Amino acid sequence: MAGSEVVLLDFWASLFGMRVRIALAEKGVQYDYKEENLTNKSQLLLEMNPVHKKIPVLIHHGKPICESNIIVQYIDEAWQDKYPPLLPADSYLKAQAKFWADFVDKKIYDAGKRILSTKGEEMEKAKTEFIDWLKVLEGELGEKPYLMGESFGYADIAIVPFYCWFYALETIGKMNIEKECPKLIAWVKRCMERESVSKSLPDPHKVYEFLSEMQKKIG
Ligand SMILES: N[C@@H](CCC(=O)N[C@@H](CS)C(=O)NCC(=O)O)C(=O)O
Ligand SMILES: *[C@@H]1O[C@H](CO)[C@@H](O)[C@H](O)[C@H]1NC(C)=O
Ligand SMILES: *[C@@H]1O[C@H](CO)[C@@H](O)[C@H](O)[C@H]1NC(C)=O
Repeated sequence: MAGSEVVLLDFWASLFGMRVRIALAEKGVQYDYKEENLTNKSQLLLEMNPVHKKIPVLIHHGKPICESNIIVQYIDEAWQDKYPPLLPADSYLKAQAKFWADFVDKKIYDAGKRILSTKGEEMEKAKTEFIDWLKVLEGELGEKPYLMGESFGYADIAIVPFYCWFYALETIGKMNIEKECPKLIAWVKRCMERESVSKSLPDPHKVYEFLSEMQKKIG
């Protein structure tokens, strides 16, 4: 590890890891990618994130930064001289961007997880909630190209990784997200035109296989 200035401990299917991959790609930062086996975590991961023992962890000059949204903000500040800025300069817009990033973790991730881990009535409830929260996001987007306006940034980075789980959620939950939220999907497609995004997100079919395996394990 000595000598690599930037190291990312990650797991390919992680929505949180994808945020960090997108931010590093936006800034054009070179790094060492280290894939973790989450059922047999490396010593390095346990040392670098002793509190949560979770990926992603960014290691910059040997020092760890944990929690994906915190890492993305760190990247924006540490590579401030590199274009583009990820967080808005305006304090109010910056707070809004953080609000929406936090919202997806609290509401959308939670409802999505419940679609995958429940059945019957509980699953139906999770599906309704999931779509309702996506519609809230779609309302926030409005007619803007990106969540905070004209430029792609922190809030988009926090949310767009969910897209690679949509196929799995649609297949397992028997739902059609594009039909419910066409403007949100148009935004996803706009984001996917950026190489930073398209190269950081895995194949949705591979994610589906992974998630349905996981679903079987949970029972
Ligand atoms: N809030 C964290 C969530 C990270 C997280 O949940 N990571 C998962 C993989 S997607 C993990 O490392 N799980 C391993 C474990 O819980 O043992 C973030 O935003 O970085
Ligand atoms: C876990 O991974 C380490 C390498 O990081 C390996 O040496 C060890 O055999 C693995 N343990 C199991 C139970 O597979
Ligand atoms: C991860 O580690 C577990 C336990 O050591 C092992 O059974 C599994 O095959 C490993 N997975 C991968 C993808 O290497």
